[in-house]
Amino acid sequence: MINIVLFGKPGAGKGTQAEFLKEKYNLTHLSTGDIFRYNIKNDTALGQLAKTYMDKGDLVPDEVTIKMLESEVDKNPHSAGFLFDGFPRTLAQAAALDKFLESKGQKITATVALEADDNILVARLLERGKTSGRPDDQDEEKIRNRYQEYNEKTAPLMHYYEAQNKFHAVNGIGSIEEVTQRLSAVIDKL
Ligand code: B4P
Repeated sequence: MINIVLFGKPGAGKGTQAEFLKEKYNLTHLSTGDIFRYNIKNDTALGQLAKTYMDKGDLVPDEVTIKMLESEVDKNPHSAGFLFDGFPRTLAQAAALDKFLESKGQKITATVALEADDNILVARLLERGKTSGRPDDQDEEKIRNRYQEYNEKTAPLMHYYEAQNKFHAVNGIGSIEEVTQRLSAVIDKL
């Protein structure tokens, strides 16, 4: 069983690459961003809460996000492995995930990061914002806030996984196929 964390700045291509990797490696894809957006669309209590943070480009509080992720894992007891996309995003989430997997006799196999320059990513998100309808993609100030959240709260996770010898980085700039090949080269060696 392999459990992979797909890591990267907002717009680095986590969701895009997850679509290919989940098929190739038969993994259950869990995107916390997608789950929040599904709840917003269906106007659930969780969605209403998440929306107040996401629309500003802030992270949703750990307590809510961790509980939601654990419940999604529990919905897939026969999974051959998980692809965590956009989770963990804070040290508290990473520690909770390790503890949760350990309680099931499992662990994170590797964290694979997509690296890219902020300015290229901001342009990608603004481009997506023209058609996605996502409020967090349409305003450069909100997008910059997402990068600030990333730098303050998410970037320290690199050291967390490096200390466990589980951190691998690939260049996230290039065609979608090229990036998939780079990620696959890392995963094939695990
Ligand atoms: P997410 O939904 O996780 O996503 P993202 O950061 O917007 O982007 P991703 O990296 O998946 O990029 P994508 O493939 O779509 O987060 C949104 C929000 O949800 C967060 O800001 C936060 O508020 C909340 N949230 C989620 N998880 C949370 C957590 N764990 N804790 C707290 N809050 C949480 O690609 C982006 C664009 O680039 C697309 O338009 C794509 O077509 C394009 N693209 C991709 N690859 C490309 C390539 N190689 N070349 C050119 N363009 C490319």
